[in-house]
Amino acid sequence: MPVRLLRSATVGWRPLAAAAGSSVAARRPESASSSAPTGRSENDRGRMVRIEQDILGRNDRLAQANRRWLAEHGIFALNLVSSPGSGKTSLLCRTVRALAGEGSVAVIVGDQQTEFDAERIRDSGARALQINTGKGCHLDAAMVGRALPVLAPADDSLLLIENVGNLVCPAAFDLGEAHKVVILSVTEGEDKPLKYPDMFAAAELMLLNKVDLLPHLCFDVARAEAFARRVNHRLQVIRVSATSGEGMDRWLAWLRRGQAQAADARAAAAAETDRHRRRSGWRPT
Ligand SMILES: Nc1nc2c(ncn2[C@@H]2O[C@H](COP(=O)(O)OP(=O)(O)OP(=O)(O)O)[C@@H](O)[C@H]2O)c(=O)[nH]1
Ligand SMILES: [Mg+2]
Repeated sequence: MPVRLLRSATVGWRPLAAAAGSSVAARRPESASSSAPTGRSENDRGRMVRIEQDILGRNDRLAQANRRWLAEHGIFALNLVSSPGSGKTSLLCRTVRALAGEGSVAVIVGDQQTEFDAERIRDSGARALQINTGKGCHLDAAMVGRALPVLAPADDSLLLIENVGNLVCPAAFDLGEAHKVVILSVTEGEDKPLKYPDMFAAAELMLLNKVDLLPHLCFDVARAEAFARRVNHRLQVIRVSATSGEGMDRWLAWLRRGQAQAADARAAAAAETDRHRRRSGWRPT
């Protein structure tokens, strides 16, 4: 039964509009940015590059704090990234239903507007927190760090984060997850890994979704997978369909392995802390 405690807990986050503007400007080609009368001075450009580095550096520090917290609680966290409409929420709903009775699953969902996806996930039986990013095109570590105590995922549980549908910006922002999982659907074309390589390079696993539609499309699965592995030769691939359920067993097995590893690591760290305390004669006060 869905837990509805958090139904109204849409979190209003400050969008990174100013930051995004700085980043775009900092990446302009020389010819567009250096010439008078509209060009920027070397100082301005240096300052913008520094702002971009500061934003990413701050995000990385917060992501490490999230990662430490998640590790301390044995939580296996995944950051699901893809273009809009590739089937992230559909896959999450099917995953939540398939894992019912196997322990807790919590979901953080990022969209610019609406709480539609969180409602779909709650209807599937998991606790879900929607983050609306406004003008922002991705989640960042600060948003996730503020969502964690509100959502309060259980120890040794699974945390699935659906990022804003966008195949570019989320690649640069670590959230503290164990892995990024990139979803490519067969209706998008085989060329996406080469056109948007950062996302595929950053991912551990690619879910090739909507394979139920293959009989109706000109989509070369082997070519798409080869393109993805050209960008990231270690990338694992699972072909799935959120509609028919094909491939879900392999995806669920992958999730269970990751979750067991996170729980084992927490138990090992707790045992090590205990040993250390006993050796040092530590007593609770
Ligand atoms: N045939 C088919 N349709 C699918 C599959 N997965 C998702 N869809 C459909 O694709 C559309 C988009 O699915 P969503 O799950 O909303 O996609 P999303 O990636 O969460 O979209 P955003 O949150 O907007 O980025 C819906 O109409 C789904 O029914 C699939 O495996 N097969
Ligand atoms: Mg969605």
